Amino acid sequence: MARVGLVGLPNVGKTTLFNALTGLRAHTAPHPFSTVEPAVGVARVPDPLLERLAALEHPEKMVPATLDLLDLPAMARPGSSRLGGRFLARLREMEAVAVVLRAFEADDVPADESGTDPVDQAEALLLELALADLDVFARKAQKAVKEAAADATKKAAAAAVAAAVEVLDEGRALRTAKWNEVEEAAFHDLAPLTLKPAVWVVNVAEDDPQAEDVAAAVAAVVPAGDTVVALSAHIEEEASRLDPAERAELAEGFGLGEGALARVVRATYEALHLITFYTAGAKEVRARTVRRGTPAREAAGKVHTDMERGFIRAEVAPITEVIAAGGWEAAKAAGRVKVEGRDYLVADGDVMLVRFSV
Ligand SMILES: Nc1nc2c(ncn2[C@@H]2O[C@H](COP(=O)(O)OP(=O)(O)O)[C@@H](O)[C@H]2O)c(=O)[nH]1
Ligand SMILES: [Mg+2]
Repeated sequence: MARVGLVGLPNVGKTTLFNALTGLRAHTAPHPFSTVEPAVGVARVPDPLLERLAALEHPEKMVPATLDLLDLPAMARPGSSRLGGRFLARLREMEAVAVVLRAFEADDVPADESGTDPVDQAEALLLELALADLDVFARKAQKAVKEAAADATKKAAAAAVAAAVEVLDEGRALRTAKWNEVEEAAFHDLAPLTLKPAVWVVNVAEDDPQAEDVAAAVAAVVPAGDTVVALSAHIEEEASRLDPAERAELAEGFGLGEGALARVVRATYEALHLITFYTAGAKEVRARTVRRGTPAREAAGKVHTDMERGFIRAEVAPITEVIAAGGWEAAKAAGRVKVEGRDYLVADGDVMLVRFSV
């Protein structure tokens, strides 16, 4: 349900981060444009609460929430002839983008295309994406004027596209401006890149003491509300190959904190207004993803369509309370589980048992 495209200049560590997030082993190389076809992977959402719930319920299996991740070939800088038009088309299909910026220095990894100043790269990429949208919107604007002349109901859409062209023409991302529903509807089919939520990942050196300052400098130039995370993709990739105990040791050794990857995924979740609810049974304990503001009956449909059709009620308790009580049955016995109807809005972290009949 949530697809995230990785973007960035050549040799900044996109594929390395992709591998770290997905546990896959896509090809990385110290030369630009080593990724020529987009790779698709599934990133498991790190979730310590899910693990603790599973430890209490002893299910046959534990299933985390996931994000689909697309590793796109490198983007070129504005003015360069290597703009990957067909890959930008793939990026338009994504719900969010993760932009990787290079801050690490390495003699054996050329930085000719990117440099190692993440602020400079962020500005270049913002411009690149805005120009890509401008291209699409400017073409649409011409058409929209004609359509509006023939059909007055299309006037509002034409005005919306024209307003977007003005913003993009200044090199600004569309998400830096406020748009109403009519305007957003007019943009929908154009799938603007700069309206998508973006998470910025600054790929720092293993032992960079200034990682947080660098992240703050990037945050100052990207649209307000975008999240910036500093991490070492290299270390995260190595760590992803270790078992949990070794991983914790490695993370501690580098003082980078174990949670950098989790922060990237979480930030993406939040940017997309996604929340997690849990189902817990003997077969599986599972994290599930819905949009914030989803009613219980609709959320039940994510588990099984029969549950939505035959929805009777939901039994609900926050996962932290279920864990504190020592498990679902114990939480129930302690009166922690509430009964909710079909219109109850599922909260982030709810454990939900759906009663239904078909
Ligand atoms: N020293 C160092 N090298 C890195 C780091 N991240 C990636 N690399 C190396 O940089 C090269 C390019 O990385 P890759 O992930 O293929 O970059 P991409 O072109 O953005 O996909 C590879 O040789 C990586 O091993 C890092 O944090 N530190
Ligand atoms: Mg790559």
